[in-house]
Amino acid sequence: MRKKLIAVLMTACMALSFAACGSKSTGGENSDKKQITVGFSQVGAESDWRTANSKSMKETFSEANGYKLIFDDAQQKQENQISAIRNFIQQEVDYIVLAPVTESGWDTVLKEAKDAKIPVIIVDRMVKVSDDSLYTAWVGSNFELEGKKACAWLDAYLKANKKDTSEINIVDIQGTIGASAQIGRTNGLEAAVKEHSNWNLLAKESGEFTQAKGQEVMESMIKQYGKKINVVYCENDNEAFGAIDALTTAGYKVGKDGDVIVMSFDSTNAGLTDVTSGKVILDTECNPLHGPRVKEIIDKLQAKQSVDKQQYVDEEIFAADDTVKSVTVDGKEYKVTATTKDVISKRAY
Ligand code: GZL
Repeated sequence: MRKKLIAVLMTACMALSFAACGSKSTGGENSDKKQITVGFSQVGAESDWRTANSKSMKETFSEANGYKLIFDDAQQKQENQISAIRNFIQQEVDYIVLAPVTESGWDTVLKEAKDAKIPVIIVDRMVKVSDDSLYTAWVGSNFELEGKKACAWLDAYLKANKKDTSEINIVDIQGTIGASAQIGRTNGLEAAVKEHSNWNLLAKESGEFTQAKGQEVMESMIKQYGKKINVVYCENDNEAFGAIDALTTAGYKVGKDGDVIVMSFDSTNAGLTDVTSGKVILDTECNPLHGPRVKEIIDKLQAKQSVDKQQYVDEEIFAADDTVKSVTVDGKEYKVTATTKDVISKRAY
């Protein structure tokens, strides 16, 4: 009898285990991978750079790639970013990605994310927090280096054109005040002005990284300084587009042999198109394609691997011509690319 009972029980167990195997997911290769939910708080849609950055993030964190992306556009307002982060916490996302509009004011909400055990990845601009364990990793640009590279080019360009002892009057159309990109690019310029006794920084004012505000600020600087202005230092391409419109309307000849030269940052497709015409004499790259870089960080975290706390992106310099072939900043040489339509066609944004 006992033997019979054991045989019946063993048969039942075997039947159950076969049934369990049969119930395993029969989906595709990723079907047994849990979809990863990413909450992304984006600054806004203020510039061509930002559009390219958002596109890169949306293309990377697609459903086909195994992600659910919750994308929030903060319209350049920090309070909207803080609400978005709280919303992501409520939704218990797997990761929070923050592109911070400005550097300060994040401690409280990042502490809430830490308490909820949700890793935070900072992208593009930097946050200044009292405790850097409030974020897991940052990936972005070295904005002060961008400013230094641009000013090293200006120094070399003026020397090549025998204007290195002339009085050079500069105006700075700054980015959003308090954003790392603005802080770094302004610092780069101010350091260079200090090193050149013949360079005068006539004025600096925020163009908020937008074309409309860039034009408005340029118009007021033209009213104040007129043809005294030799160099317009725009802290992004969209401000440069606005400044060029204002200068052209006011009768200035913009470019190498004109009344004024315009420098810019970002190197977007539209910005480089203006470089090929000489309207923008120099465009220092700020690469927006952070989607794959953030994905690499998340993939490592998923695999329980360590990640770099800070990761800087390598960036180029694009000039209207090859007067200056390279610049050296802090002992490192950076090649300058003379920009043509062919150069633009080979770039991803
Ligand atoms: C820089 C980025 C800046 C760009 C602007 O990394 O934060 O914001 O330079 C953008 O075009 O608006």
